[in-house]
Amino acid sequence: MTIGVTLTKFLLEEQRRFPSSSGNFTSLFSDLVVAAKIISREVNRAGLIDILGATGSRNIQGEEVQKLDDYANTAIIHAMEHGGHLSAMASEEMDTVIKVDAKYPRGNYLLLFDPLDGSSNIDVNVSVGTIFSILRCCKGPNGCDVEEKDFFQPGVKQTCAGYIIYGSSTMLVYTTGNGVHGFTLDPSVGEFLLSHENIRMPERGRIYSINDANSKHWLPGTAEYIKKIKENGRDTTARYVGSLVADFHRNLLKGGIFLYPADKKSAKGKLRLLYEASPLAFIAEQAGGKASTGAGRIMEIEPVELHQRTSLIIGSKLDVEEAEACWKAHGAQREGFV
Ligand code: AHM
Ligand code: MG
Repeated sequence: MTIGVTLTKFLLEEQRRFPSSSGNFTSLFSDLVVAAKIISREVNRAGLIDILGATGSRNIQGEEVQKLDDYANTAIIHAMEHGGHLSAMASEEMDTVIKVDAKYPRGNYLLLFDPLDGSSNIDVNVSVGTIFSILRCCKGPNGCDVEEKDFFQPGVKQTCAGYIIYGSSTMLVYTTGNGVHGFTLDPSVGEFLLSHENIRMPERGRIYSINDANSKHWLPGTAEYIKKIKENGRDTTARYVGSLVADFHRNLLKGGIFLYPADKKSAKGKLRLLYEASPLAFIAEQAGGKASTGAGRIMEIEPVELHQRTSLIIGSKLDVEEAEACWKAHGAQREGFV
């Protein structure tokens, strides 16, 4: 472990590798880090201040909005809107695109985020996280107003993707297409310090993560894959937190597979393509893993809706390939799923 390299220093060194870089991206990322620290502080104080529980409203997905969801959403918007690097943002918690107010300068980037993933776990002290994805805005800062369709870019076009996990410690993990790096927040100095450089996901994992209560809805490909795992004679174990960030993070470090596949109840899956699947797919691939719908690569899906859902099978390369093979054998794609 390298001790003492701050995220700011690491980002500046990355920036210097590109002499023509304007520094805009580094500055945008620094604003996001401020939001992450604010949310982390609030998550850590959650039992002490009146921020647990629901707000009483529902989001675009029809899900109950938690107070901390709301807080995290506002913290990110406030930290990002005045920096001059974004044209617009889109949040899992908001119906429409968040345009940067005309009183602030606009930049070349678009930010997508899930402010607090795993919110059903907030009130019971289980890890939650923020997921983000940064895209280039093809219209440029002075182009006409950004529209929803400007966000409809496949995962392969992401400039950066990452997440912050608020767990036993707060960690930020990100990629810009040059490996995956992890930083742990040292609360005594208020800085993210490099703790996991160039993370590689084991090719094969011991862990599988799926909500088994959905087994009655599973497609034959999923059912067969889970049966195979249980019978393969390898030293396998099941782990399911119910916070995507936490399940993904554990599998990234230890090796394993996470599945939230399309099924007979949710033909398109549950998780959101642009806020959850695409950013984590970028990280998985950069760490040597894979991300698939079961029938194709997540990173190549051309989005058609801001809040589009997708089937997601993500994790260690060989495990995801095995799951894909089961799906293929049962032709789920031909039956209209994913
Ligand atoms: P959220 O973004 O509203 O929190 O929902 C997404 C969460 C994921 O974190 C998690 O993997 C999944 O939903 C769990 O769903 P389920 O409770 O159906 O197993
Ligand atoms: Mg989420």
